[in-house]
Amino acid sequence: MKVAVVGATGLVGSEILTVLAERNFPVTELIPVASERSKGKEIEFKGKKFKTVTPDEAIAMQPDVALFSAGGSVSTEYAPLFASAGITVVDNSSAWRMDPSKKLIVPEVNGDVLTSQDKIIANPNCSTIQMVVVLKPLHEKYKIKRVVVSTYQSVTGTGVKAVQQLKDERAGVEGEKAYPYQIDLNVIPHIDVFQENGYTKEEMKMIQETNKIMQDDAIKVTATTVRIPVMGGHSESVNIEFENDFDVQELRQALAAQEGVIVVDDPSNLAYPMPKDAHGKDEVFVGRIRRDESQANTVNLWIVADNLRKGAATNAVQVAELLNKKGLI
Ligand code: A2P
Ligand code: 11C
Repeated sequence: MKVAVVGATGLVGSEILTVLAERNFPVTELIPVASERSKGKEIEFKGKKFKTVTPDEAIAMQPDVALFSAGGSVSTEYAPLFASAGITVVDNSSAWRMDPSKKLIVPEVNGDVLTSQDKIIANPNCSTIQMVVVLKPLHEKYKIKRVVVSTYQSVTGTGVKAVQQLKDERAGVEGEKAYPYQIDLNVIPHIDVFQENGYTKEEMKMIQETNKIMQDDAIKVTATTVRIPVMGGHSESVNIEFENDFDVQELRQALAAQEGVIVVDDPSNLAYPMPKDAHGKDEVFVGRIRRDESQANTVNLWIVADNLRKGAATNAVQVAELLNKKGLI
């Protein structure tokens, strides 16, 4: 299969290349795509070198599928051009996620809704993906009424500039700033831009995307999203209220049986998920599973995943794998 990776020189794009190779996606020809600025730059994939091309050149090369991670404006402009040339697009930006005519897919959660009509498929926001993989089996079993989530998000979610800001601050050198404040030795309760309702765009993404992926607008979600000086993954403290009561051990088993989830929950041995351990892994880790004793039918848990993996690259590659399996590309 001819595969284009749009944004191949970026943080998520290079993770997509790693994941494609690791999972042995049947790539016969790789087309790395970047901006005009890096045209001709060599990208290594499975021991071979490929030269980056521009999006227009990539369309002319007729890939079977294009995985986009070059930002919203590139996706807005180019995804329709790729699609009208018959190339299926899996788009990691937020450009198409809430478009009613586009599917927003996490394969283990709602992969079954994909059809041959879907030419631009949206990949959700990283903090949403890791949460819905955990919510899915619990909604099926106990019916979720309300979710209250607070996030602890890695600087890798912002991109290379933010990783550099953290490193510079640690080294005590002056450099470019990705955040309005120091991030080292600090916590910033602000991710993406503020909206009129006082929430940030990241918080509204978590709310709206969850309802769309779970195909249930009755699930109430509220979120506070926070940046912390960490690399390796996003963490989330999640409080979930169900319609029905549950048994904690049974709930833990339902999570352990969910594809893509690993339960790490043994407080007596100090076992719980941490971003340091999730780094480079494709799974979503869940622990600190305990009844909320302040309210009926409610559980507290802690979810961690590598935001560049399951939160972005891995999910996009899994969507491509599903399209391939269904014979849609
Ligand atoms: P380039 O390296 O040429 O700038 P990140 O989000 O980590 O900053 O990465 C963004 C990715 O999107 C990079 O690979 C970048 O390529 C790519 N990109 C940015 N603008 C364009 C564009 N106009 N056309 C194609 N790729 C683009
Ligand atoms: C962050 N969640 O950690 C963001 C990054 O909508 O795909 C991903 C933004 C998105 O900053």
